[in-house]
Amino acid sequence: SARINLPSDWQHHLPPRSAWAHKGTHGHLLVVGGSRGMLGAAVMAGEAAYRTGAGLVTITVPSSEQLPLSAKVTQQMVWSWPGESTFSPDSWQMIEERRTRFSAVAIGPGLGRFAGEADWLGELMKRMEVPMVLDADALNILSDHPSLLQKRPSPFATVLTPHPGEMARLLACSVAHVESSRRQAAGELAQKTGAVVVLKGRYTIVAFPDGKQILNLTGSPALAKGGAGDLLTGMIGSLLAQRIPLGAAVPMAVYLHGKAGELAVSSVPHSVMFSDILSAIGPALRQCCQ
Ligand code: NPW
Ligand code: AMP
Ligand code: MG
Repeated sequence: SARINLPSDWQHHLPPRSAWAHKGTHGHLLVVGGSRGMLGAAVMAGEAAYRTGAGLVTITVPSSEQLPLSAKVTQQMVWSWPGESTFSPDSWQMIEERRTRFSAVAIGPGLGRFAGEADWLGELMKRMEVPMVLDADALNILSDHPSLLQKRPSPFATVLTPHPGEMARLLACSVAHVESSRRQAAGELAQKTGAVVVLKGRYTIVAFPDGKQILNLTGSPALAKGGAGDLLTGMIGSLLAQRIPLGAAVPMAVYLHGKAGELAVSSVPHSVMFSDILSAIGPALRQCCQ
């Protein structure tokens, strides 16, 4: 049976902010996403990553989106990747120059689909020798090219965060089937891919390749709104960038995301915006980890 996600299982892993800390001691997350029309998804992931403690966050977007993104973000750095509207697939060499700067990568929020996407994603998965979380369109690319997962260098963690629609694509089944056998679906994907699988929903399941499963009970219908998943991707990426062990980082991020969704509801769930959830990440951390 699945264990219930409890703060006591991971709360001691949050590294204290030492008085001598500097931005370099708390990890550097790279967010890859934000094609034309979906810049906001990458921004939300990056902001959630800072709120969850990352020392540095860089977003990379297609070069055509660099200016609009730069006007939008303040604390996040912007790295322009060749491409008009979407990422140029023959330019993955870009990563060679900078890949050692990052301690984790989050790929997918607002990524979009484009010609040559599979080779491009495969090169990133192979070359980024740090933990990686894949979400949204990165998962849709994997659905069409499952063998890409074999490109990951084995010691480095891979986390997949599908909602039921993405999970149905990954397993080539219906959403109804996923929803009627959530634990089985999450376990199957984790076992098949060797990745940690986060099957999102009212009770999110975290499934590990060794069969271990954790059932999360925090959350709120306030999270049933565009952007909620992008925030979670940034939070998982942030804890991984801070070098928190995989087995603690993933359930911790899922729990805190749900708790922030609960705390963000000041009047009715209907009116909660991503910024309210962002502001509640700090209080959720204080409640759970101190
Ligand atoms: P239905 O409609 O119920 O049959 P997609 P997406 C299903 C970016 N965003 N339970 C559902 O199926 C993302 O990052 C950008 C059951 C629905 O049709 C992605 O890159 C934003 N079914 C991109 O948009 C803010 C569920 O899946 C389908 C389910 C596309 O992502 C928004 C939708 O999934 C967004 O995050 C559930 N709990 N959840 C921005 N501001 O830039 C989903 N489904 O087609 O994968 O599209 O998730 O909207
Ligand atoms: P996405 O569909 O990628 O935007 O992800 C939505 C996020 O919000 C996931 O983390 C879901 O678990 C969470 N979420 C959405 N609706 C609910 C709900 N009714 N109760 C709890 N969590 C929810
Ligand atoms: Mg999503």
